[in-house]
Amino acid sequence: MLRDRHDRPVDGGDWFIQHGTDVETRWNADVPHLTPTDHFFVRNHTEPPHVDPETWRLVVSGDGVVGETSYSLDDLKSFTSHTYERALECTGNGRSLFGSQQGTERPGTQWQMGAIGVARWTGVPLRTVLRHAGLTGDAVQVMPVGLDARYVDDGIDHGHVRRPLPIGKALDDTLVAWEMNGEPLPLDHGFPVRLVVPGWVGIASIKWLGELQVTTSVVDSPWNTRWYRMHGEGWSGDAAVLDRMPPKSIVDVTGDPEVGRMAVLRGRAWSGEATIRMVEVSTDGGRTWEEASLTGSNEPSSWVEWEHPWTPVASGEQVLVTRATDSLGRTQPEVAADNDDGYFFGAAVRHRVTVRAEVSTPAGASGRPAPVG
Ligand SMILES: Nc1nc2c(c(=O)[nH]1)N[C@H]1C(S)=C(S)[C@@H](COP(=O)(O)O)O[C@H]1N2
Ligand SMILES: [Mo]
Repeated sequence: MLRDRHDRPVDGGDWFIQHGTDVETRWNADVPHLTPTDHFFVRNHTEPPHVDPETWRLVVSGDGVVGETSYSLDDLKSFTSHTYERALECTGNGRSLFGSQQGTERPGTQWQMGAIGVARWTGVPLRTVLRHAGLTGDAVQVMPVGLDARYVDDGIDHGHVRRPLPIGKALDDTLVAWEMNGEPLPLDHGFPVRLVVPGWVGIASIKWLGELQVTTSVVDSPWNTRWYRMHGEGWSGDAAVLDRMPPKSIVDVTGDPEVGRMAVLRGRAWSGEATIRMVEVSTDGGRTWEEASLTGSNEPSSWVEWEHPWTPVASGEQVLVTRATDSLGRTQPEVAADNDDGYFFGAAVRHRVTVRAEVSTPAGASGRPAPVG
């Protein structure tokens, strides 16, 4: 169940596909460029905490800062704030497609493609807070810690949800955010304050932020060793580390395709820490490709809409495939690299549509609407 920050149930209506306590956004023709806050996917490991914003403090500690400092919400808001549009996407987004498209079902939340949303986030850059707190020259990472209940699984207490963030990304574009689309964060999205780590695996963007442990040595957590890391055959070392999300693309709208009549296909494409350079569309299951037109804004770590005209020549089931190439030169492959937990489903998505046979035009009809008398 989705709740607002006063813990009142929010009616997600047809907008959500429910997966236990997680919900994903259902793709349909009406998903606007910015995902409305009450239609934004939710992924909670445990129970959201009820934090009193008056007494809440962000504690910055560890041997990577000169001393411990606490910040109230007003303290954070007294820094110059920044607002930018960025996607937030779960590492496992598209996991169900390992099964449905590649025949290798993987355990975990069976997300379709809706464990992603784009919002305008307002907050203060993490680097501003770290510098204010007296960051030392030899700090190597920041461990953000959530205030939600400790995660206990199979009788093992893994502690609070937390994941190390390398200092480079922490000092780059990471935001300490308190607003989403111009409103305070809802309870499920991290009220009062969360991190937004643009373009990286969703787990990096720790919600209900309580602490930032800054250290001069590397410290791991189960959220970068047991989970949100590639496991399985062929995965080891740096290749197994998950940070920047791969390029992806989907079809949102196919209209009601009919033989001999032009339909406009629409969709969107996105990539972690990159803009989209090109979207290609195949209407014959991946044999031939044409380049789609990108429409609207194309910011890094957000999405861009695309459209492509299509006049079907055959009726019955057809397979549409889309593939994005990003500004880092990465193109969606035909097959996503397999891994035990079904992370990073970045393969070109196959989308089945049924094309209607040509509807014959009544004799004498001009095809134009009759003039209104
Ligand atoms: N404290 C805390 N932070 C968290 C999580 C969590 O369970 N607890 N879930 C993470 C995961 S896996 C994802 S994908 C995103 C989801 O953010 P959203 O629920 O606001 O969409 O938050 C991340 N931050
Ligand atoms: Mo996630």
